[in-house]
Amino acid sequence: MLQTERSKRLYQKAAELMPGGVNSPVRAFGSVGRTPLFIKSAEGSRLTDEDGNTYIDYVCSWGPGILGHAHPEVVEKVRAAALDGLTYGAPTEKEVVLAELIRRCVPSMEKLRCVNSGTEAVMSAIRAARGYTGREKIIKFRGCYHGHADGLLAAAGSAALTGGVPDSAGVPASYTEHTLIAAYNDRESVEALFEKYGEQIAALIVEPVAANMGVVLPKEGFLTFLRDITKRYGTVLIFDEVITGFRLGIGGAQAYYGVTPDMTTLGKIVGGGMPLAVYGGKKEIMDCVAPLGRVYQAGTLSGNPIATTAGIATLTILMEHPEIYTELEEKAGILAQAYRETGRVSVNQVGSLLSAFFTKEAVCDYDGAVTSDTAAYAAYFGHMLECGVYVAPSQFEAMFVSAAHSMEDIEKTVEAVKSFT
Ligand code: KE4
Repeated sequence: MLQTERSKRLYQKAAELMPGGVNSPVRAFGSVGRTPLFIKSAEGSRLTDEDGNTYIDYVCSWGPGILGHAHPEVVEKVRAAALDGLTYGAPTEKEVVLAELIRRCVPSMEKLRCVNSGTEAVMSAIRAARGYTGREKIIKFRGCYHGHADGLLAAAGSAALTGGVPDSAGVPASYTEHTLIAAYNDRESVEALFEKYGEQIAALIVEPVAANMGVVLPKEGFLTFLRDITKRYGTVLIFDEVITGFRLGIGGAQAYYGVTPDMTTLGKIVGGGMPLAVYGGKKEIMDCVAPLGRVYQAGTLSGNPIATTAGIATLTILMEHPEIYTELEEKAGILAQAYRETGRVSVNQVGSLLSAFFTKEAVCDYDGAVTSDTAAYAAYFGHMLECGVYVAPSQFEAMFVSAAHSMEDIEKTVEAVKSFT
């Protein structure tokens, strides 16, 4: 039985100071019926908690950790950059270098801007799309999560779904009246909204691979369908690649599936673990953004020298070592197979992203995902922790494999999966 006394004591103190004792809801372990572990350090594929327990980590900070924790080259570059100052509030060469790297990897982002979180990136992209089109309505998909901006907290995924608040309190109805909800992988639900609102729809935002209801892959042709229908109505197609960007390959989901959006949002990996996210797309859309255009968006720490240093170092390693993606896919495939062989779960996997749903049916949409047995998931989560494996504390999140996960880690994880009864 894990000894987690220090985590428990820290949690009691934290709970007096922060809602749920955490700075982000999913970390609270609420849906798995436990109090959270407080992490002291991380290196490679391992987390170490405050009680000295170590775990093979498949949360990877919800995606940024594709190279593993505390990658020596990234840390060294960040350490050196810190000596030159943490933030200037002025343009730097690093922002130019990072923007060039991003555009080389994601050519559809003809112009882009750095912000501090995926939420900010999505919020800004939608504002730019509305400013560019002069339209008000947007389409999102039930179970997809695009951060916690008011207008997007409608039928949201991730911890909003886990915690049962897909439509948050505190968001006036007037803030979501222009947010239209479609069903992921359901063409008719999209067609119906366009037939009714067509020319009023500024943007359609989608996770090209849904990863906030658990991992749900786009059905054959679904992304192409979205590309065609948005083009037909003059609607801006936004790929929210905060998770899939640099995860499915150096070009993200748009390269993996061969579908080019008008705008893209990036986060997580692009900042190498530092608070950095990006939105961008067609030049004529981005030129609507201040100071060039009338769409206002700003940020004190946007593109700061430490975050851009971590982003540049991370992307450079990924660009110089494309073999990383082949290895990631292989390792994730071994895990996916082990889950399938239990006969207890339905597994979705693409690249180094996977989810094991505690349901018998194949999960290809939101309705399928929510049939999962979350109590069984909670028991599985506890079993994996006892085996020294740290998976997402929620059925409706993804499992991430990093370049630091060794075959020994994978084999140990397979044993843990098989021993769950
Ligand atoms: P952030 O504001 O958390 O940096 O990004 C929001 C966001 C936007 N788009 C997608 C597709 C996302 O997955 C996210 C955030 N992902 C969650 C995990 N599923 C972050 C974890 C958390 O909320 O603590």
